[in-house]
Order: sequence, then structure tokens, then C-alpha cells
Amino acid sequence: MTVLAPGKVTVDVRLVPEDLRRALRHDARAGLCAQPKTMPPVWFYDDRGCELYEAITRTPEYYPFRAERDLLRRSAGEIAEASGASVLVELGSGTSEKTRLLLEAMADGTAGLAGYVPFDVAEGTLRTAAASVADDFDIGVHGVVGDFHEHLDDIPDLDGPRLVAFLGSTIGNFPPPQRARFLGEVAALLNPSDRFLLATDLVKPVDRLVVAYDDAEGVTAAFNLNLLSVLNRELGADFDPDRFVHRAVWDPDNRWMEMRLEAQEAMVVHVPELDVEVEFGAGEQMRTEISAKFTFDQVRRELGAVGLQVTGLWTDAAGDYLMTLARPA
Ligand code: SAH
Ligand code: AVI
Repeated sequence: MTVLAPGKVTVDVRLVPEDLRRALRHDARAGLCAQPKTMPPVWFYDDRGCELYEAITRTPEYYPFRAERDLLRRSAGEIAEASGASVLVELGSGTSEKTRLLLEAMADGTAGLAGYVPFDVAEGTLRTAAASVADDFDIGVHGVVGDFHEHLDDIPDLDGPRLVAFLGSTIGNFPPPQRARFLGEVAALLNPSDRFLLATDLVKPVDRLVVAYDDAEGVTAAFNLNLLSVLNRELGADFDPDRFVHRAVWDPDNRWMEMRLEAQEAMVVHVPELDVEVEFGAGEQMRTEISAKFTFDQVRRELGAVGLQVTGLWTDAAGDYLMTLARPA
């Protein structure tokens, strides 16, 4: 058990730049050589990608951010009380902006707020957020820089019941088998008095979904295309982002949005770090993200399948977005 000293920030780095480059080489070799081509969304989040994600959250079309904020404004107090937790662990914490609503509610609640554990792959963003939360709330912050799929075991076991929150509907970015595995790992992490808070975007009419992932200003397009700049910088590739366009497509069978990058003409891209040449046909699409949309029943079922029992459900006023509190059964 670790006790957090008020105002103090500790950051454990489980992914140093060399680990990240090795993982990127692995994902790029598998994804660029696959048919159809694909890349996992974790590679969006370099410093520029984090800035672009924040810019997306300010576009009028991207409703999930505002829906989640609305939900927390209305219900963070109830969620904090129902959790009984005094430590907040947050997976994929990013800038921790909306998290503050939860932290405030916990600080004002019966159990009080003893500490915050942000977990994210983006080290710079995490460090800035950690320092600012420690200052503003006068609590200890123990950050972990790691990958959801490898480093959940490195989350510290702190003195006090924990609320493990996964906000942003980031769970929607995992393909279903990876989602099931991840939920099982979260369940294994929880002590009997810990709780899990899962945010999910709900299924809704396709016209709203498509514009949310293809805003008029082109911010989401820039976020998607930034992936090519990451591949160029980290692997010495020669992608020309001007020869690709952003596509956002609803898949009704899987109930998820897909972001793709479409080659505008046939080309060969060189990736010296992998020692490969990648051929694109004119119009060929590479999948860069899925963003699954959920139903209440589905969330309950998927949590139940890993031994988590739902104890609370909250939506925003418009009913666009869901937060589910669960406990080890
Ligand atoms: N929770 C915030 C940010 C969501 S954006 C919000 O609701 O607005 C998704 C966040 O998850 C980013 O900060 C990104 O860096 C992080 N992330 C994406 N893939 C990750 C992975 N595989 N492991 C750890 N963090 C990851
Ligand atoms: C972080 N994640 C849940 C966002 C989403 O909606 O899938 C990332 C994003 N992609 C395009 N816009 C926002």
C-alpha cells in the first residue's frame, strides 16, 4: 500500500521512448502489411495529436465530450457517493479536464479525496495534468505512463477505496476481443471495496455520428492525418499527407464509427526503419480507428461477463451518453 503526500507528484514511466518506438515498429509492420491495412489508434496521441483531440472536443459536431461533461455536472455528486471511494484512478486521463468535476465531487463527499492516479500513454500531457491537479486540489498524484493493454498491473494499490474511471468512451476504440480482455484485466485489478466507472457513447442516428467524426472545420481530418506525420517522424517514412483524405464511415453491423485514410492515387511509401515499401492502390483505405457505440444491455452484459455487477447508471439530459458504476460481484 502506498500513501500519497498532499501536493506531491510522482510519475512512474513504464513506457520510455525506446519502448514506444519498438511497439510502433511492431504495429506498423503488422498493420501496413495487412490486407486491409490498419493502424491502432494509440499512435494518434503524440503532443500534436493530444492538441488536436482537445480541438475536436471543442467542435460543435463532437457531442460526446459535452454529453459527458453535462452528465458529470449533473451527477458527479451521486457517482462519488455511490462509489464510496477516496482515491480516483483514471485510465486514459489525457488533460484530466472533465475529471475535475469528479475530483471536486469526491472532495466534497463523505469519503473525501485522498489522491489521484492518472494513467496515460502520453507522458507530456499526463505530467502537465498531474502537476495542475496536485496544486489545485492539494492532493497527492501518482501518475503512470503506460499502455492499457500492458501496464494495468503497474497501477499502485493505494491506502483507501479506489474508483477506477474510464472516461471519454475510449473503451469504444478497442476491437471487441481486446475490449473483453481489457475489462477482465480491470476486474482483476479491483479490490472488493473498489468500484469501476465506465463511460460509453450510446447508439444514435447515423447523421449525428458521421458529422461528429467529420467536422466541417476539418479538425478530425487533421487528427487522423497526423498519424502519417507520426509514421514519418518515428520511422522515417515518406507518407505525403496531401495525397490522403480522411473518411468517417458508420458500420451498422458492428455499430461502430470507423475512421480511415484513403489514398487519392496509387503510390509506394518507403518505411526505412522497417525496411519495407508499402503499396497503396488509388482509393485504397487504411483503417485507423473504430469507435463503438453501445446500448445499456450490452454494457451490463459485457461487465457481467467479467464478473462485474452494475450498481448505478447515469445519462446526460439528452440521453446520448451513459456512465455505469460496477463492483466486483
Ligand atoms: N479521458 C479524456 C481523453 C480521451 S482521449 C477525455 O475524456 O477527454 C484518449 C486518451 O487515451 C488519450 O489521452 C490517449 O493518450 C490515451 N490512450 C490512447 N490509447 C492508449 C493506450 N493504449 N494506453 C494508454 N493510454 C492510451
Ligand atoms: C478518445 N476516443 C474515444 C475518441 C472517439 O470518439 O473515438 C477519439 C476521436 N476520434 C475521432 N474523434 C475523436
